[in-house]
Amino acid sequence: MTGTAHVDTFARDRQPPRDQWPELVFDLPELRYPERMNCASELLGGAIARGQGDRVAIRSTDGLSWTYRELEARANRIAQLLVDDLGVVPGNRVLLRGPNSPMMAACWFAIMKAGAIAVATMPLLRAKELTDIVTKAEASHALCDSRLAEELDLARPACPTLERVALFETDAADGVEARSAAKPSTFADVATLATDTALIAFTSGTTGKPKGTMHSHRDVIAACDCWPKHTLKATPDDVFTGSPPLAFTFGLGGLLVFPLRIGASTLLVERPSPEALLDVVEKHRPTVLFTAPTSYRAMALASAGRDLASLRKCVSAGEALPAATRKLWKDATGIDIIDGIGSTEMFHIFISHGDDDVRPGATGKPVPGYRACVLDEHGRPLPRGQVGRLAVKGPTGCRYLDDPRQANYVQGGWNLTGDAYLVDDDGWFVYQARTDDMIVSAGYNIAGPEVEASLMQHAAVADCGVVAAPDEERGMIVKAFVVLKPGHLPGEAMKRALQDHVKASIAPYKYPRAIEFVESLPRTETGKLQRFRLRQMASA
Ligand code: 3UK
Repeated sequence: MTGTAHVDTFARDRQPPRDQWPELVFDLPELRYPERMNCASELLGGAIARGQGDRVAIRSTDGLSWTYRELEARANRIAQLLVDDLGVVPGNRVLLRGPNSPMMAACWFAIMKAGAIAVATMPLLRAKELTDIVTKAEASHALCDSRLAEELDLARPACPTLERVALFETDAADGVEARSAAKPSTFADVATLATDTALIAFTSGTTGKPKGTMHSHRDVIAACDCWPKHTLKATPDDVFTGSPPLAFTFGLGGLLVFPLRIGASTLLVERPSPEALLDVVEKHRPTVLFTAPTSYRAMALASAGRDLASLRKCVSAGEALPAATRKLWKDATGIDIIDGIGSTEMFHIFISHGDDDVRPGATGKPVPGYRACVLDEHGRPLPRGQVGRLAVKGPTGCRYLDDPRQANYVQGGWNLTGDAYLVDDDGWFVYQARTDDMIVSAGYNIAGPEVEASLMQHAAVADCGVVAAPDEERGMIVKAFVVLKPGHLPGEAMKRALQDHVKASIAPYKYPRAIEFVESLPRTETGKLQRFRLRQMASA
């Protein structure tokens, strides 16, 4: 057999033109993979072949636990159901929808085994957003947690490509559990090319239509063999947990494929609020935690009297980690957070802290397997200390599904993440802002996150967001939206105290001329501050 295993060549037919591909580099010896590789065979079959079949692979917070062998058997039965009953052929796009749970994970592996393409969606998406994704990916099938079926039902009339929907987390006779129980526990994984598309991850784009990023079976495995292997350095005895949805590649990596690549186990949490995560850590004793900066901050502020001693390694990504949050967490747990920047386009983290090498306020250094630099607007490398566009390349890279925005993200073989960065004298990469979010006030360039980091150091501040607000005299001014900790009163005195604090800690011209006190800040499901909404609030 030669060539792709995909019978349905939809994804292959909608790859970006070759000259708009990122350069892929395979700098490490472990990144040499066979021509044919199915990531489910690698991950589940691999663990079983290494003698780890009877170790726990997946747990849920209500006490369920599956060994690698049990997870594989589940996935095999569901794969058989996909092929026999639902008519899935290799290359079909299967929408996958549910909170993080063992069944969600088993369904993901079933899709991989069948050689189909997983299109996982964030649990909170509504019918309109689901319609956009189903339409763009021309999904033919859906596997959906019964508790999230309503919005998918609402979307269906507008989704003519979506022929078959099967529900899981249900006792119904036509549900995935009942129907797959009758299937054999073995399945011959489709022998995909390593480069065949395995998943399409949609960006949580704040503006415009979401972009579908394609990742191959090789991308998934290469991501496992870079940052987790060289930076995180977890062991088979580690228990991973955290908040990012499996539909977000931060979660798919950190909470599913990274632990399974090394024979460790993952504890999946359906509603991972900061408060719930504290309970989970106390009760289930996980050792490796993945969540976003805002969640670390909320957990640290609520950590008094909590037993968090099981934790060994804590990973933050999604947005910049303020130095003050790093310190709060260190004070609460003794642990230095591993901050790393990743993106949906790159699949996972490519610049990161180590766990023994920490620079508060910086993101980190390039992860083994990746190269990174800072470029000017013409694509020329900038000297250290100068702010420019972050550029990165490695074994994974951006391939949008049929999208002209490919030419924005990939230029000259580099992936341009849209972030403004500088590299300091010691080679640390220091985040400034999203390129589009830089505030220009009275001729100065001001990065909102730097002002936020300063405000977060003030004892009264629980959370904050800083954006540009229109101003007659100066064009734009720096405006801060501030959530106060309980026991602190908003008002003119507090405003002045916060302004004085910023002026004393960073260049005074960056201080927020306007401050508005709010109850909470608008954030995405992945913990990112929605600056466009703050800007709308600031212009209103
Ligand atoms: C920002 C960060 C500063 C940055 C992601 C880890 O966040 C992820 O993917 P998205 O596509 O967003 C990517 C953008 O988010 N960002 C992420 N991490 C950091 N900024 N410091 C950080 N540590 O603007 C980046 O371009 O939602 C993160 C793994 C997988 C992911 N998909």
